[in-house]
Amino acid sequence: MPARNRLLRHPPRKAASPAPRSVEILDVAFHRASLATPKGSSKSERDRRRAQLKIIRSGATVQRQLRSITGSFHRPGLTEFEHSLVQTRFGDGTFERAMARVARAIERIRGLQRESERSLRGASGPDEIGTEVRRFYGRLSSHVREIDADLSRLEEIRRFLRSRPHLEPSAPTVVVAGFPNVGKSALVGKLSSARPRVADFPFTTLSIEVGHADLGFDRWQVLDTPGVLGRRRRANPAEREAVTAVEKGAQVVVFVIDPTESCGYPMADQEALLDRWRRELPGRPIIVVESKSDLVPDRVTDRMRVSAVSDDGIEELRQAIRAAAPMRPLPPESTDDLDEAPKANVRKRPSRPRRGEDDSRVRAYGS
Ligand SMILES: Nc1nc2c(ncn2[C@@H]2O[C@H](COP(=O)(O)OP(=O)(O)OP(=O)(O)O)[C@@H](O)[C@H]2O)c(=O)[nH]1
Ligand SMILES: [Mg+2]
Repeated sequence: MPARNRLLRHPPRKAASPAPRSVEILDVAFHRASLATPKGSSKSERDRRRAQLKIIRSGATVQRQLRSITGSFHRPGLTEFEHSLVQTRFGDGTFERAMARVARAIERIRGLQRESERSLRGASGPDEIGTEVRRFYGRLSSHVREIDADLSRLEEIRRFLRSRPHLEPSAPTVVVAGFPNVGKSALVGKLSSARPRVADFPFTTLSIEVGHADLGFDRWQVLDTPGVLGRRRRANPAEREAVTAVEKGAQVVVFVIDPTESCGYPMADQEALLDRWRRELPGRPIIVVESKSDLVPDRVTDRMRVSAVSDDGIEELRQAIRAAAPMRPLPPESTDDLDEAPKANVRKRPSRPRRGEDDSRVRAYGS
């Protein structure tokens, strides 16, 4: 059959939208419950046992599925930085509210299950037993449907976090930031193992990306960020993510200024953003570099100059990052015994927190 006729006979189907999460959860639960094969010497005994198994299995299956959704956020828990990213993208408290609502639904379903099992014991005859199971199924369904929006939100948050790099809280992090198109990604590519996209238009980078760099004895996380225009109110999600990285993720900030203005933004605007961050982040080391030095033959300011094309200033910048790292406190052990390993010269990394210890992970949500 010619291709055209085949197309006419089988018009393209509309892509079916995925079933709500609550429907999937209930389908699995009711299917499992329907497989119950009770034992018993009489039919009435088997009927009662079947009804009991349906209530227990469907309730337990729903609870298990809901717990696995919330549990995926509890183990090992969000880092403070991940939590900030989620807040920035989804709004303050959205994540906690969704987690708490799902946790409450689990509690309610557990209570409902106990109550229905009790009522079933008092039911006499197949009609009353059937009514009890139907009532349980109805109430179970409405509990799950009520949290549909929360389940979708948690799924969105899970996907969002998967698409972002996981930052190790114990490793030092340098965040490369500045206006769009100034050469941040090209610089991150020079400093670290990351190979971000570099192109001559603003907002090439739309979300944070991480690379690694060995600076001295430390393995640094080098974060590339989307450009920031410094408009506080009208910032787009990419800009907000960059600001969160600067505010919450950086031990050291490398602020990139493009003195050639080939990025499309005047120096005055770039300087204004730098001034603002200096005011808003007192004490945070901010290294200012002027990019694209290969295009500017003469030094105009005494700031550090770098070029991702000629590698000018890259080594100097590495050293400046190392030097700017805030020293972590030394461990309290005595350093009197000089025959031991030379502890005094080694910056101690915090050990990985043990279960139950308060680390930088966020555990304040849900159950
Ligand atoms: N001549 C020269 N061009 C550079 C240099 N660094 C970056 N560029 C160019 O500047 C443009 C922007 O570079 P990117 O690294 O993508 O800039 P960005 O700041 O990451 O841009 P956004 O992700 O859009 O914010 C590209 O055309 C690069 O080739 C440099 O050192 N010298
Ligand atoms: Mg970029």
